[in-house]
Amino acid sequence: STPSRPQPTHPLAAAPVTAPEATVDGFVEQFLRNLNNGRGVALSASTPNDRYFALAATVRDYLMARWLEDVRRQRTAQSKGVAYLSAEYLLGRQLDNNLLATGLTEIAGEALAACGLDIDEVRALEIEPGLGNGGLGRLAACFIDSLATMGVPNIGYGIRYEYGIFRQTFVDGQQVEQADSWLSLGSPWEFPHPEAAQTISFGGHTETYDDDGVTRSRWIPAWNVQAVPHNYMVPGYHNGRVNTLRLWSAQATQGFDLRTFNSGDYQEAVRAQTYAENISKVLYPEDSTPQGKELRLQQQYFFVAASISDFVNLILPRDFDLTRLPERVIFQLNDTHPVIGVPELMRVLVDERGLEWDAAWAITRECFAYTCHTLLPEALEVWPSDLLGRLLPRHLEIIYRINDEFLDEVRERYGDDEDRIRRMSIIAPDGAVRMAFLATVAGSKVNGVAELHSQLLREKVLPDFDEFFPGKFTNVTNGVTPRRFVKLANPGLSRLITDTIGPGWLTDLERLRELEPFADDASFRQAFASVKAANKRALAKTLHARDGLTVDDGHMLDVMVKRLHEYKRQTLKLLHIVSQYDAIVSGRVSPAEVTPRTFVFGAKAAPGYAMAKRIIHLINAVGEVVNTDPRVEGRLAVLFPPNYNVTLAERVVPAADLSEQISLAGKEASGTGNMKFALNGALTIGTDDGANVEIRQLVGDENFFLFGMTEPEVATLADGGYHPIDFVRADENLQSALDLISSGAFSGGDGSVFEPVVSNLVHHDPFMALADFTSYAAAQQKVDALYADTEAWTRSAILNVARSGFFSSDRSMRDYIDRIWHTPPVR
Ligand code: H53
Repeated sequence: STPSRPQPTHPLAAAPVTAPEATVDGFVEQFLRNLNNGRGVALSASTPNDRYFALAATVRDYLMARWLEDVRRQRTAQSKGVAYLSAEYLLGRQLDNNLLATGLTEIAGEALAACGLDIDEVRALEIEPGLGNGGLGRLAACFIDSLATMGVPNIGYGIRYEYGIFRQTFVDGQQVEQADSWLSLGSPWEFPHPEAAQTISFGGHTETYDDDGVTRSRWIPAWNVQAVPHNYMVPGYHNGRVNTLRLWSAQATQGFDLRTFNSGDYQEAVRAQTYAENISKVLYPEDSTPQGKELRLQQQYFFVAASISDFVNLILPRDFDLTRLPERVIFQLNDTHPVIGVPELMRVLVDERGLEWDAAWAITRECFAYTCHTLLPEALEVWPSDLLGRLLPRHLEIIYRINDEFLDEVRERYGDDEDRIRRMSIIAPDGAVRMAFLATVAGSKVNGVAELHSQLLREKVLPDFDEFFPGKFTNVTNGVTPRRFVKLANPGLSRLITDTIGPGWLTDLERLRELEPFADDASFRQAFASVKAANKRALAKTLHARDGLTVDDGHMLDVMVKRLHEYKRQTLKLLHIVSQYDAIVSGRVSPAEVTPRTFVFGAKAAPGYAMAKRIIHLINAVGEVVNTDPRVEGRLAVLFPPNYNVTLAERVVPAADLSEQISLAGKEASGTGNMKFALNGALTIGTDDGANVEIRQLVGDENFFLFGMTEPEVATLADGGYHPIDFVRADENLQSALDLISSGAFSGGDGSVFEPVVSNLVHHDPFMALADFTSYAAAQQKVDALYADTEAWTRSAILNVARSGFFSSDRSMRDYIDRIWHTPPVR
């Protein structure tokens, strides 16, 4: 402290921050204070939004003391923490989660009731922050929840998109996107700090200069923007810990383009300002198929540079010896999106802090680790060098030097094996920068996200690197947080579990094993089945209120919710529905023979992905016909509620009987929806793909409906030349289902509407849906057979729950900590 600054004299000013009293009275008092002083309204005059804000603020107040303490600890302690760099965080609603973390759920409900309010009505007002597309973003949210719950120091770094993932509506069965203005009513969970903004530069050129006889490079940027941090609390479950999620928002620098302004061109100055603020305007809506747009690279550099600077310049003490940086932080790269952080840290260390190149490179290699989340080649980002050179000229220079030195090492090891050098070069033959290669060369570890995925990553995608860097590759199977996806989503099941095996399982999910013997207990099965039935009724209520849909109580609930992508094969499920419908209307089976099923789809398509949008249209069209055809006698129903998101997932997952995980083997890196369903007692029908493999191994073959080709079989079929038409000819039901679509049965007699979908399948079928159809239909018959035996089905469902504890994201975090991060919990 500066000697001239007066010290606080009031005892409260020097004391630690305290939380309001954790009683109904304490809660009421704080809630009313927030309503009056925070919103400037009396209770009697408050709007629903006022009440939601005041409630959120009250929950925040209970977390504040702990958060401030953890922030202080982070600055003063010497412990190492995780800086998770992710372009996406798909958080879901915050209120319930934060109430759960603090143990205030009941008190809050009573307190609001005492104010004459229904907490359920208030919580329904929360708009979820949809700052992610799908699996990758939701995984990041689960990971930061687990780290806080385990007491591991962590900052999540990302982008505060002004518009998150689009809101999906259907017009005549076709997807229409609307902007997700999630901030329009304000955002009660964030703490903006414009005064702490970082300046992030772009463009310009580099030049060399003489530094005491040493030639050095420096970057002369052309323009810059401000990165404004917005802090969010990430509370641990019942452990008094609160980590931070720091999302950056772009703002034009003060006096942005002052020159233009002074020249009198006011409009041009405002245009420039808009340009700068565009950087954090909108989330790119492509899940695992990036478009390589310049603005996307701007977004990536923007948040990564702000985050690295934040950690190195603000969180670490001013005099910190940067050669010891690896003792304090690991920057975890969530996919290739933040990989520009590698040359950025080099630039900071070499250009800004004056370190020698070799010393800086040694630090950098220890400070990064890379997670790959895909095997689709089109999802591994590649940036054209002219684009990179224009936007980040100094970084391109640094990447070239990293590559030159790396290829020298390769030459040293293998001689002039030019083919290998071409294969391993970070710079592709066309000059583009392969970000996955850069991450692999720089990362201390590289991991895939499920056993099969990690194996294929090593053997098929990056085999040269696996050979060159022994021990660098590892697997960490994904996980999901049981706090949100069991406790909050499925309170009925949670109560039953706690009544049966006692508390403690929510933070030690392997303890679900203790449920195993109860699978053979008829009264437990009865209780388990009634929880499932109640969850179905709750979903029915939600879908009715939300979308006017009707769910029939007596139906099996067969669910496929995930992004729409051809590799995930929504068409395979749809073809099976069509074939069942076809069997009924053609008289091959009577409706009475068909197991009554409701098929639930939830899926957004990337707005530019035409085939995915046609498939959505077809699902809706099939639903319209099947649901209203009297010949079906109500035995089949297809429901497609629009705008599937985390909030809806929390309703759908606990209600499901059957979980569809039917991607072509070798294409889904892991999947995490598959884990959520198993943990909530749905049985899976699935291929040997991603984490399905591990789910099946754990729950047992007899509690999983396996079908389809294995990954080696897929490879063999592809090598021999795949002809989908052969599979159509070999299966009458498939042929007939395709014919029915082509006949226009789902498009008012006009067969041309869905012709592109059918002909794409019959002539190309890039993800071999037709090759797996016969096997899928056979597995579905096994589903029907088991479902007919209610007791046997429930027994399997219970065993799915009991044996899925492995899929807690707490376990994933332990694996990362032990094998990659070496960041133990801080007590
Ligand atoms: O990441 C999930 C996986 C899933 C995979 C998904 C993903 C994205 O959502 C976006 C980009 C990307 O490269 C991968 O498709 O299989 O479960 C989390 O690891």
